[in-house]
Formats: sequence, structure tokens, C-alpha cells
Amino acid sequence: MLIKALRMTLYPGQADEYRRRHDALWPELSEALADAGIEQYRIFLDPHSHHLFAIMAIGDDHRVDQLSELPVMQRWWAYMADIMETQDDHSPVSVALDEVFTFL
Ligand code: RM4
Repeated sequence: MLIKALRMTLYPGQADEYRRRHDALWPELSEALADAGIEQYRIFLDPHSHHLFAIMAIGDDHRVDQLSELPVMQRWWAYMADIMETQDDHSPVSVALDEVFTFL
């Protein structure tokens, strides 16, 4: 299993709305994430910097790299673009995080 972590950025004042949208994650997107091999996906918010830290546990036989090509992923990104930093194609501005400690 692979652990992938990345940092995204929420616009100030959007924490409640971000949580509301994720509490109502589209079933079609949930299915796409699972089909791509994501076994666990957690997102933490730093309320001071507005950074979102996403941590995913991904199965060995995964297709995570293909998620960005799926229409449902693109629709979700467009839907989220008004509350978080995104690129021109609406994908979130994200920075990969380096793992520096693990306790198992
Ligand atoms: C986030 C962002 C990520 C997506 C999750 C489900 O806000 O759009 O790219 O993986 O939602």
C-alpha cells in the first residue's frame, strides 16, 4: 500500500462550505475514487493558514493517475473552484508532501 499526501489551499471563510460539500460527496465521485484504488482518503484543514492536507492510502494496483481524465473528477473540480485555489483547468493547486516520519 502506498501513502500519498498533498497540500491544497482553501479560500478564507470557506471551511464550513468545504465541509458541507464533502459531507455530501457525490456517490459517483466516491465510486470513482474507490475504483481508482483509493482505500482511505482524509483531508485536514489548518484553520490559520487555510491549507488542506490530504492523505490517501492507495492500493498497490491503482489508477490514481487516471482520475484527472474522468468527467466526474473534472466536474467536481469545477464545482470546487469557487472556494479553493485551482489551476486554469480547475484542478486544485497542490503541493506533494514528503514523508519524514512514520510510526506503525
Ligand atoms: C477536494 C479536491 C480534491 C478531491 C477531493 C475529493 O476538495 O477537489 O482534488 O480529491 O476534494
